[in-house]
Amino acid sequence: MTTRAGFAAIIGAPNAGKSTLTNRLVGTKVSIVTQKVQTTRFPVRGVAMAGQAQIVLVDTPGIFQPRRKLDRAMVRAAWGGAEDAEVVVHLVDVAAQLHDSPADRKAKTDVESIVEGLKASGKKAILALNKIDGVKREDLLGVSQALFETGVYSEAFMISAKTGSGVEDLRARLAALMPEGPWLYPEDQTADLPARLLAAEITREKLYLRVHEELPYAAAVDTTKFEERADGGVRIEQTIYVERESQRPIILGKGGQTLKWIGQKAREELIELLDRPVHLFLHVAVDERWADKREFYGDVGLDFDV
Ligand SMILES: Nc1nc2c(ncn2[C@@H]2O[C@H](COP(=O)(O)OP(=O)(O)OP(=O)(O)O)[C@@H](O)[C@H]2O)c(=O)[nH]1
Ligand SMILES: [Mg+2]
Repeated sequence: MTTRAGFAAIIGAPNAGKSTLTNRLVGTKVSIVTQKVQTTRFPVRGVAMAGQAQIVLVDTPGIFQPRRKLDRAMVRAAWGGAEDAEVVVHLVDVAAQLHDSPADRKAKTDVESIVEGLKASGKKAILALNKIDGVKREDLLGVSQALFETGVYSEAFMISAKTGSGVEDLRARLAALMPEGPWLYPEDQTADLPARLLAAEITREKLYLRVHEELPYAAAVDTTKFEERADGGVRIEQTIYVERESQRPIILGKGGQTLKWIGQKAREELIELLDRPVHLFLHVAVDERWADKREFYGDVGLDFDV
């Protein structure tokens, strides 16, 4: 039987649903999802199977107008993911194309710049209009047509990463586009993020889910200890970095309640993921320059010198 395998990069504006789609195609959670823009900070691989084809999905950071060093590194990593892949899927939040809030306008500008980037790359992408669960069918066609006329796409899909609608068609198409060759990962492997990094991502997800309004953007989580214990469990120590002293009480919450909630939720998910007892210890530290430290970039595979 002929096997196929290759890389499919999912690019798009922040919040388009790239990580949701990656998880949906893989069938398990490999990349964190929040309602906050710029959740994904570095390319995350997830392995999806379709019959005899293995599709290595590369979930990328959102592409937007970068300002800070971290932004620039994220955007560069996203384009890097696209360059290295056999297939590029440009995921567009269709609802944002139809509406006109400041966030929607920003998303439109980002989509325009991605179209320009695709033009410059000379490579055709697959257009995937996402979040169709929230829009009327007749509105969809207009958006699809306008984007398709840019000439940078080979075909278009309409999907809802959240409900799964249309996703199987996209999977089948990606599978057919994979080159013939041996699988790149063992059949039962779905992710390749090191456990300590994945553990940090999970805590960051819970943190964002809980305090996304009070804490715009500037937090990081570092796993400082990941220790197997004699009883079969694992002891994980993590530091949550914020940029300002005023943000520490936000994360702690009244009587430490918020931090406790974050720790509980992260721990529950880690137990399920690692399939063993987890002892999780969280600390909060203020470091206004965490986003400018070289180690942080190296740890997650981002370029520091951008
Ligand atoms: N209604 C609806 N919401 C969706 C769909 N797909 C994703 N979302 C939501 O959109 C938000 C962003 O999803 P993510 O998957 O984190 O988006 P992303 O493109 O990875 O975002 P960044 O990593 O920040 O660039 C989350 O609240 C998702 O639940 C969809 O098909 N329909
Ligand atoms: Mg993401």
